[in-house]
Amino acid sequence: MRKARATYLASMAERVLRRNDMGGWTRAAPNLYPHQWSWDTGFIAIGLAHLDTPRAARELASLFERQWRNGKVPHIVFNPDAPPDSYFPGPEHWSSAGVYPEAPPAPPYTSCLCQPPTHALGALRVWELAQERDQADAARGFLSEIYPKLLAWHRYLATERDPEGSGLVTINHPWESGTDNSPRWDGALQNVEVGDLPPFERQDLDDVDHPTERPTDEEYARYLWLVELIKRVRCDEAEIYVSHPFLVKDVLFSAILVAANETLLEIAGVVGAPEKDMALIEAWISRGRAGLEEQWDPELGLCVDHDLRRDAPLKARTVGGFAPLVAGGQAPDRLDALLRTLYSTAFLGNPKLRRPLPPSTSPTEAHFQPRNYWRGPVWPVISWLLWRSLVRAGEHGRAYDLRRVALQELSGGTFAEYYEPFTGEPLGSDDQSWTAAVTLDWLSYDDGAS
Ligand code: 2M8
Repeated sequence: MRKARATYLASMAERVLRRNDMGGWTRAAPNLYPHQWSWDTGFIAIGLAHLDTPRAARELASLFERQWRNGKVPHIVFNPDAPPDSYFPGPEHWSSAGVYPEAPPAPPYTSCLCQPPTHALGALRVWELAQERDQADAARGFLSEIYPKLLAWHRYLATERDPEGSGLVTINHPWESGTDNSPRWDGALQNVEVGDLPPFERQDLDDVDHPTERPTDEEYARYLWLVELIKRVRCDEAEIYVSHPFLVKDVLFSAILVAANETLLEIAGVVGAPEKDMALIEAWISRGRAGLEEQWDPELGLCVDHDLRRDAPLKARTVGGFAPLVAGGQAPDRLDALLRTLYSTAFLGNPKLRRPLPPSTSPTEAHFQPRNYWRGPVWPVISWLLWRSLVRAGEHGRAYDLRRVALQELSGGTFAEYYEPFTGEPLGSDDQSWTAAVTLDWLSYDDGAS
């Protein structure tokens, strides 16, 4: 990409983040997602850090103001000023169950779920860029404030969401994975028998060109039934473990936690955290990597999720399977095996792809659908995660190529939520905040790829 084009693209990405800025927090997208989403926030902070480090710090601080008493960071913080019918299920849907003992006082209301912990990655990027701009003192102050909150969040995931001590995080709902309708969850959703559900009206279908870009009504019924069950037990974690029909060890979530713990260790060093914290975080990292190793599927050359209810692996060729790459620190033979799969015809080497970018689900998978949300399209944030993982694995040439090609796809300037893998057509929402954010981060590397 020519320098002038890169500068223009950066200014367009900046415009998206500014337009979605709600004053201290950023909506995930202008229409489809008018609230603050948890794992989007980690990526958005990374993008904002290139524009304004105090504002990026504020983004994370706003989210953590709604942290639950048990350490959980909620998956959505609802915008009190959003019109009532702008998103479903909205705040009234969650709050109709009454008070959740662990939730902070409302409003603003939050959902009861959580999402992958990208926040430490965002916090560290704020620190790195602040140092380059002589803003280290303010950024150190921010890190000191957010560090105990991040630690409490990771502790919640390592304990409440892993009572087995397996190193793997349990999710209670596909929305917690962030990869909502991925075929990863098809097997486990079969355990979910939808009970008496009041009629509901979806809002999401109004904001995309075609309903086939979104989950089906049948999937939504299951999602809402799971929400209903979580509400009935007031989100009591122990009770959910006993009675909930959807309990899954999510390998990508777990791997992001490992990456976030490595980052937290760096933050702990900056803020002078006690030795015992460091030892604890290191133990979480080792346990996480060992847990992922247990989930390795030699036939797929990928890591697979695990359905706790049926005690069975959930075999599916999806980007989630690259979890050990995201977690890092792999033995050379495991890294080789992951790279073989990544560059095979199941993923980047697939001859039908418009560009060698990771489809969310492999085109060789039976449930692959090229236009449908997490069942096939390319998601720039996932490409960013894999790019970061390649850099950390020392695979600089591969990382460079991935970023260069990803930026080509993004150069259209729509900052789409996801892209059709065979045509590169933008799909889902335009002006998606996290897409603009990773674009800004990629463009900041001045080495010829952009
Ligand atoms: C999508 O999820 C929400 C529910 O959480 C939805 O479809 O309404 C997912 O892509 C999720 O990963 C993302 O955080 C969210 C906002 O971008 O949208």
